[in-house]
Amino acid sequence: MASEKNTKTSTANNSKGAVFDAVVVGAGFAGMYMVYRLREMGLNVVACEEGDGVGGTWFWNRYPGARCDVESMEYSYEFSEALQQEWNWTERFASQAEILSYANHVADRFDLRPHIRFSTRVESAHFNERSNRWQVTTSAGNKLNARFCIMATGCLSSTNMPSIPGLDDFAGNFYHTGRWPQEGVDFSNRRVGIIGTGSSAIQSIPLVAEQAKSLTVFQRTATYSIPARNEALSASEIAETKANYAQLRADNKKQPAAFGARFKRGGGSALAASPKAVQKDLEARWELGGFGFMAGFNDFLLNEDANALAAEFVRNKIRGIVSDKATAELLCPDQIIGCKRLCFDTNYYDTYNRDDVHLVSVKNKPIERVTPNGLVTNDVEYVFDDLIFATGFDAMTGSLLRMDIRGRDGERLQDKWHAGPRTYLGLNMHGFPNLFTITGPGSPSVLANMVVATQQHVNWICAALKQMQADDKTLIEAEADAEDQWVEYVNTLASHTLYPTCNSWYLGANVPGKPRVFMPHLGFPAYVERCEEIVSAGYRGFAFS
Ligand code: N01
Repeated sequence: MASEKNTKTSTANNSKGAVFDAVVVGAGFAGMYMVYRLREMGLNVVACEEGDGVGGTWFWNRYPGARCDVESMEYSYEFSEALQQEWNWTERFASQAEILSYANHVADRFDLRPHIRFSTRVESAHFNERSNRWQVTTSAGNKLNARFCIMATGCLSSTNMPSIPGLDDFAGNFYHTGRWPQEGVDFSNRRVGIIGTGSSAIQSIPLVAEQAKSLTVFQRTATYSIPARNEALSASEIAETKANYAQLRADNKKQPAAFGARFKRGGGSALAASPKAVQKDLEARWELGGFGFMAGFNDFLLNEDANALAAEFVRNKIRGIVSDKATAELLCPDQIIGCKRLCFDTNYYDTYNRDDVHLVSVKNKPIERVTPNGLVTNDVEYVFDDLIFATGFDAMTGSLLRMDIRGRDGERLQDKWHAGPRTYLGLNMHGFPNLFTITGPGSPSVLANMVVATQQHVNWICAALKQMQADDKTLIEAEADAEDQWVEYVNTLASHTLYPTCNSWYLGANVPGKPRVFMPHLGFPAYVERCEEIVSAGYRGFAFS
């Protein structure tokens, strides 16, 4: 496998379009690092990005209060020591604006922009069996032709807009948190309605409430939220982390979700501990804030009785914060805690103590329709100037399935995945040679620190490509048996936990008609070990030709 052309921007053209070694779809954290590494390998690479800037998730999700729940100094690239030493995060949890500046800094520092075509959406990717190459078409009407096609499309980038009748007739403005206007939105003096109470809503509700004339929250499922306890990072904390960065990164990779080595982890069962000890532990973790909340005992996500202890603890906190008893009870979730993604907030529950904030449950009666003036549910019309859809994403598979991807024999990805996604390692699929999915379904992806997970995948792909170069191979493709076994293994891992018990987006349960399959692989270290073991066994389960 020799590079077709080793220049940065110019490419050869043939009747099948501009010729590249690799097309990368997306210029978020995964796409940018993929471009960087492929260029380093001497390959001619182009990335197509729908947005007019880099950053992916952090480009689109500009809603008020958007910030990352993973600590900033851990949610960052480690591939360049100079980069991690020179960049200064200002807060424990970085804001969307700061993460986006970081992404822009990376793009400039490593001169990635000449390889990226912005405002360019990939519409289709078809494998041509005669040439053994991928033919890609874009929204700009361009054709690209490449040996490798790498999907760096993100797991939470395809928005989920519920189809509520009447939306087109709404006289006000409506927004989805995942496609927030770049110029921002001023809600001063506006009556605002927000649909959804997931992470995006929980972050935005307190800030929108502060600005708007009134805010009404439409809640289908109450959510558990833990205080984030965001704060400014001190110079000494930054210096200490930077002095030991390599160790922190290595320790994080041994953690189940590839971050949080600094959380104090407990060991045993919550049921074996005294009720007083469990309360004390949860209380201390509530005060600390963040993802460490459920790290005190190892059976919170394995045993319903253990889980109930943490769930009741949070419900009691809600009852203690929200003064109106009926509102507090409506805000108390009744499902397994942690089964849906835990949320982290700044003043979320307190916001319901404001006179201008109202909570409406749509649990038993869905939102019936949008009217020119607002929306109707429970036979009541609520009047708004603006509506916010914090209704989440068609996670993990949405962005891939919205493209027309076809492998061998013209097999459509939509058909291959009609009963749920099937991959080998979340990286590649049988029938789709030389097509890679960074943090695809079947890998830890959304259950891990995404920056760590994307780097691990990019590094794995580059090592495989180097092996192909060394062996003079053209194609890499998952074998059917290996893929079948992997899908079964990922499902089995989840079935030993409480994760499949609630209607989460991990299962695709938030999108009507989506097959109910638990998509991510549980546990980052075990996954990495499997990847490495497969490589050591001569890329077991992959066919090279
Ligand atoms: O989306 P969600 P999100 N009628 O799917 C409701 C990451 N993230 O954008 O639970 C009424 O969690 C839906 O109700 P239900 C993070 O991984 C990270 O908030 O399906 N309601 C739910 O309440 C997160 O998990 C960060 O019953 C409807 C809400 O909309 C993921 O992105 C910040 C409805 C959707 O919640 C997604 O979070 C933000 C309908 N028709 C996001 N349809 C940080 O790191 C949907 N809902 C901080």
